Amino acid sequence: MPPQLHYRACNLCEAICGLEIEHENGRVLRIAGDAQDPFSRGHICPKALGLQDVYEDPDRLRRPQRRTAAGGWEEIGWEQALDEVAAGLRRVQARHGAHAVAWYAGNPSVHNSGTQLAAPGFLRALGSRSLFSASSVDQLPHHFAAWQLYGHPLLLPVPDLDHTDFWLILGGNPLVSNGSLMSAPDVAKRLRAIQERGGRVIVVDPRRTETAARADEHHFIRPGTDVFLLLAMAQVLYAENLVNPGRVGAFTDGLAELGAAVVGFTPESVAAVTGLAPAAIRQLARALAAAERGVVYGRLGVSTQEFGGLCLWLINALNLLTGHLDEPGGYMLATPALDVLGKPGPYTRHNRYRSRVRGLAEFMGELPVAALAEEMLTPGEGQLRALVTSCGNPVLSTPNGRQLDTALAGLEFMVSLDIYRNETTRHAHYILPPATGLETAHYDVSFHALAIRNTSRYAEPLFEKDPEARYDWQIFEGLRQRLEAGPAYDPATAGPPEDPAAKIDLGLRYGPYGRPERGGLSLDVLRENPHGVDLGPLQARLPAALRTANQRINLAAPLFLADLARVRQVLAAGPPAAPNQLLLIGRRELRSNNSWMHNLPRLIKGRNRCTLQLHPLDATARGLVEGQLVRVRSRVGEVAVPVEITAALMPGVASLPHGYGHQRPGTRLAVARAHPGASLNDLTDETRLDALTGNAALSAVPVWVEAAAELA
Ligand SMILES: Nc1nc2c(c(=O)[nH]1)N[C@H]1C(S)=C(S)[C@@H](COP(=O)(O)OP(=O)(O)OC[C@H]3O[C@@H](n4cnc5c(=O)[nH]c(N)nc54)[C@H](O)[C@@H]3O)O[C@H]1N2
Ligand SMILES: Nc1nc2c(c(=O)[nH]1)N[C@H]1C(S)=C(S)[C@@H](COP(=O)(O)OP(=O)(O)OC[C@H]3O[C@@H](n4cnc5c(=O)[nH]c(N)nc54)[C@H](O)[C@@H]3O)O[C@H]1N2
Ligand code: SF4
Ligand SMILES: [Mo]
Repeated sequence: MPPQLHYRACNLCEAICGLEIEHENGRVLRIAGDAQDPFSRGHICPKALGLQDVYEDPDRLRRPQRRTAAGGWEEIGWEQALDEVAAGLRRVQARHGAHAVAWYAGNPSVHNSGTQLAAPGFLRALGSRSLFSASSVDQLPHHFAAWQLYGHPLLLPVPDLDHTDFWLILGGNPLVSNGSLMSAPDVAKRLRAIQERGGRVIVVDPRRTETAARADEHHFIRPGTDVFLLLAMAQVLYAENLVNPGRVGAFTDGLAELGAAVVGFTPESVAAVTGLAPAAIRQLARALAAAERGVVYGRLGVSTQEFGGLCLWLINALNLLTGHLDEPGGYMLATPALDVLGKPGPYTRHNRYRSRVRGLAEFMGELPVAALAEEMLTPGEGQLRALVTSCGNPVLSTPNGRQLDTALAGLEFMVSLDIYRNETTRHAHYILPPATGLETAHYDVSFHALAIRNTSRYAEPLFEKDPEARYDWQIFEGLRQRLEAGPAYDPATAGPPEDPAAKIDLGLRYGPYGRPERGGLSLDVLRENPHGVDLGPLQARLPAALRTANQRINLAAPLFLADLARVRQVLAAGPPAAPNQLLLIGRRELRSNNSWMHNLPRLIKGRNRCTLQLHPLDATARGLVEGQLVRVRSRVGEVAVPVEITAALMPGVASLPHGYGHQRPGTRLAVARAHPGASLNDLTDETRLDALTGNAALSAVPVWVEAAAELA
């Protein structure tokens, strides 16, 4: 057959770029951006080629793996693997109770419609409430603020980038991350377009990031102190009579209470703690208020800190106070073709139960992952004895990864749905590797709902999967059926598994764009439009979209106001003064994706990027020179990495990327293991979290840095 073209969305990050893939006889010849995709318009990044590399990676697992008594691995058949895994889970639950089996879902879960739509059925059958995910090392504060303000954790507004003239970014680096909680392929072009129409982009970040370098203005901020800046900006708006919510004011309560709550937080009172001059803070508030079409946006840097919940509350509040919520060019909700909110009625999934050891509240049916290891290591009634992981690598991605590493080694039973034997899954008794990427059908269930333009797109598998392989959803369905039937399970009578494609089709037909016969959407309509269907710019959706009981927004929700007490305490204590201490932050890079694309030679090649960045003043004070090996120490551990001296970092701050540390034994990651690097999460501290939301405080970790004599 001559070469053919296939179109699909890249499912590696939230930008959901359209791809054009040329292939012949089961081989990829070329991966390029799909110029006809109405959303991404031909954009891709270097990681897109990783789709082919993962597909072809000799280390990728293709058959169920069972750990042998001697500590090795053997391949077994699918039916046997599913039978044994279901029996193993039932055995632990019979002995220790349903909640003794924990669950951890990692990031690719939301980039994979098969997992996303089938995992819930498996979890219902499992019946455990010991559920954990990467959300609590990432975006939980965003959900918390959305729930408190708009009535549902998934009502997440995004910046209307294509129509804004003022974009203030805190703790996000979209030029490298390609955008997050904001699906916006080709952010660089969209950012330039803001500037070309006379608008401005301002970045607040402890590092002069790649995004900051392209912005019109950049302000350093001391890590972990954004809450003070945001409170002071609100204070300026009230003090200078700049509060003007516009149309949204008609269904907003709590304006006066919020004003009263921020009274004391003058720019002068927060200058020392944030490192920002009072005049700069006033300018930011005034510029936001003056912008005809403007938006404040905050991402990982503000959600992974001790005041993440308050930060996201205040970011939403600032948009509202300045008339930018639900307005063109401001902070708007997408209208996804597939509704992700679930059944109507008040959202009650908060604090229905607490973690056993530290008493941390449940939110969205999950417990904070910072508590996962202690729940396994602390003996007593309710101790976690088994774990199911899917699409995750929490040993490298959650705070105090070493502690979790130890905890996993002691589990009675562990099973991982994953395509790699990595630092986490090496502890499993069974690894169930799904068909992945190019072999799967795909719909972006989450990211169309977070996109800065309304579009919809479905892709069929490019390659037929190996007949011996199973999709994620088939694995989950196989386990669900076995758990539901118990020992009586009989494959002959079990019935067909639920194909996620049917759920997507149903969702599209009953979604906001209507049935196909009335010009709306269905899976067939999307199949006929392989580049995607353009559904237009973001539309105002408030107050109709609100899920709050009274269909109004309460800016002064009691949980937020109460949490301000913590802020006042820290402010009264002043900036931390521990001698020689630095505050550690993370870093992302274009050719890497969390912990899991380091086994691909095309992406990992080149210089060692796992360096500790330090400001020249901090390097000189420690007598360090460029490239020198340093020991970085925190409360929980230490690592040794080369130092990179750069004025792009704020003095007093250190930065290390996360996702490295592949030297642990027992993995099957030949390329990654040969590449140097240490895990940032061997330094991050599981006791530091946002008390309001349970999200880990990965930013602003106190560390000490000194020359290392030799490799630790
Ligand atoms: N210190 C620090 N820690 C961080 C962060 C930080 O900035 N700083 N970032 C945090 C963030 S934002 C996140 S999202 C987390 C990510 O944390 P995790 O989700 O735990 O880690 P990943 O590295 O994304 O691991 C993804 C796993 O999914 C597997 N996988 C890939 N595709 C598939 C598939 O189709 N099916 C299945 N079953 N498995 C698949 C990969 O092999 C890999 O093992 O890390 C967090 N950790
Ligand atoms: N290439 C690439 N792309 C990715 C990923 C990847 O690993 N590689 N991961 C994906 C995932 S899972 C996610 S969640 C997104 C994340 O997307 P982003 O949030 O855009 O990405 P980060 O680079 O983590 O940006 C966080 C920024 O916060 C800054 N920061 C740290 N602490 C503070 C603080 O206290 N205050 C302020 N104001 N800033 C602070 C950091 O310096 C950094 O610039 O990226 C996604 N895209
Ligand atoms: S930006 Fe994200 S979605 Fe686009 S090609 Fe790169 S990894 Fe894929
Ligand atoms: Mo993430």
